[in-house]
Amino acid sequence: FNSVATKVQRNPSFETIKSDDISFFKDILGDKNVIHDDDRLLAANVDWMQKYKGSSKLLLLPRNTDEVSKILQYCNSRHLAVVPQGGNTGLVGGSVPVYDEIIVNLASMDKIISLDKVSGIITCEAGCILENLSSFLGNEGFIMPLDLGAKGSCQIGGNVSTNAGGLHFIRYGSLHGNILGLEVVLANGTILDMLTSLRKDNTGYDLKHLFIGSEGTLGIVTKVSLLTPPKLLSTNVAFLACKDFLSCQKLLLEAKRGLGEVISAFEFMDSHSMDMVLTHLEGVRNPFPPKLYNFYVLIETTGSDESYDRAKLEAFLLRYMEDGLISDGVLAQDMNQASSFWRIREGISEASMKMGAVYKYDLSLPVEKIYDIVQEMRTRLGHTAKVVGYGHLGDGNLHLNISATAYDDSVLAQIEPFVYEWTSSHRGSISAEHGLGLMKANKIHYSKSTETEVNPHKIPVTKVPQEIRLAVVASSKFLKSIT
Ligand code: FAD
Ligand code: 2HG
Ligand code: ZN
Repeated sequence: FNSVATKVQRNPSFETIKSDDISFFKDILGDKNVIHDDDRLLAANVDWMQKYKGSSKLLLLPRNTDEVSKILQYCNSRHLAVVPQGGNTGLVGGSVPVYDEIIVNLASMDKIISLDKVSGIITCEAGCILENLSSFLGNEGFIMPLDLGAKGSCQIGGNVSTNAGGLHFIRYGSLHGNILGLEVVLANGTILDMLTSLRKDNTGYDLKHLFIGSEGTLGIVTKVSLLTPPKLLSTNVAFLACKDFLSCQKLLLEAKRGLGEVISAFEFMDSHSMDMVLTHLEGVRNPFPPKLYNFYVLIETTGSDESYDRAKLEAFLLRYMEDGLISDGVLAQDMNQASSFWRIREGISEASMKMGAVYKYDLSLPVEKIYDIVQEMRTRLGHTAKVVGYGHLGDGNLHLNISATAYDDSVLAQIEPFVYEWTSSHRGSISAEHGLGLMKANKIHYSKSTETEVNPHKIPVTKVPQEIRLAVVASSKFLKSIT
């Protein structure tokens, strides 16, 4: 196992756990919420990709904010390192310990506190699983503005902490716009109540935004208040084939113009992604003849008028099939077919791991440049690895996945720093939506200039407001100690 942690020094100023510490945690949390048996720790120590592995000896499951506060206050005073963990679906090595940090997982904090059925504002604990929130809201006539392939496991607190983007970003935008309030526990145990449910509030700095996307480096998110859109009744999904990337790009522009008020997803994938899914996942079927097309696009529309919305999408598809931008297309006839199209797109991550190892890059780039890096990488690597490109084209977000049989430093050296330098030279972002984590903690400079660089994992003391800064200095989160 080639753990990345072996390349990072353990900060010797952090203490190791003693039996008195265990007793303290058992006193406040109860025996069954203090986990130190090997089997259960195994899963919590390894990330979703099986790439990053820690060696924590302790997993804590607090049941409320007060317990989170007591844990952090204690760890801070004892100088014990902590890593907050949600559903452990993160893709950058941020959710697992680097060494022996205590894992604090909010899985037991999964209560829905309230839903205002007039405004659609939901308030819940941070350990709620995204899919559970979606089902709850669906029954009440609302939807989550966020949707992603990991919805069955990821927690809303993890989503907030990574500022997750996902499949409906093109329609509902970033969590910075949808989150109305947060409750957060700072590393010294202080509880920050920012849990307002107001659309508008210009009384001073809006501190909650510092925590959205801060990956657990500033504190643990314990409660979330979120604006949810009404559930609209008509959803249509079309799966399309295009001959080249330029056609996908032109189609995006036309879709924004022609379907603007109903579009809710515009995703693309190359034929290499399709082949990978077909090879490795059970029950997935290409709706088109094999090996005929180079690119595929998934367009979803969501609106309130069934016949109008469908007619509009049909007319759009017809027009661009005649015009040649679309080479072939299928419009889902029912929910099952729509899910089968989504399964192809959402299954790529899972399929990309099946060769044994995968290097994942999550880039924001100008749309017209997005596929150039995939082709350059493929030429660079030759037969060493399988390179696939797909992602949220509507948001200018490419997922570049490079699958190989094992993690290997010589393959890595061919990929990095090339991929970061290339992205930087096009003024892109080296992390569009997955965050920095351990993987990119030291790469932030490729996307931020020195004057604006506030690295959550290495916070310079002068650049954050005083209360936050004090907490950061006192923080016990281990990741930040990486230099
Ligand atoms: P974790 O993975 O457990 O943690 C992620 C980070 O947040 C860590 O740094 C952790 O320390 C911190 N953290 C977790 N909970 C808290 C908390 N309560 N307070 C403070 N810090 C916390 N991401 C996207 O943006 N878009 C996608 O479309 C997308 N699709 C995915 C599909 C698959 C199949 C998979 C496996 C992952 C995908 N991801 C995607 C990445 C990942 O799911 C998201 O980043 C997700 O938001 C992480 O949530 P989590 O609860 O699993 O957090
Ligand atoms: C997606 O859009 C996710 O499918 C995961 O963000 C991307 O696995 C990846 O690289
Ligand atoms: Zn994504």
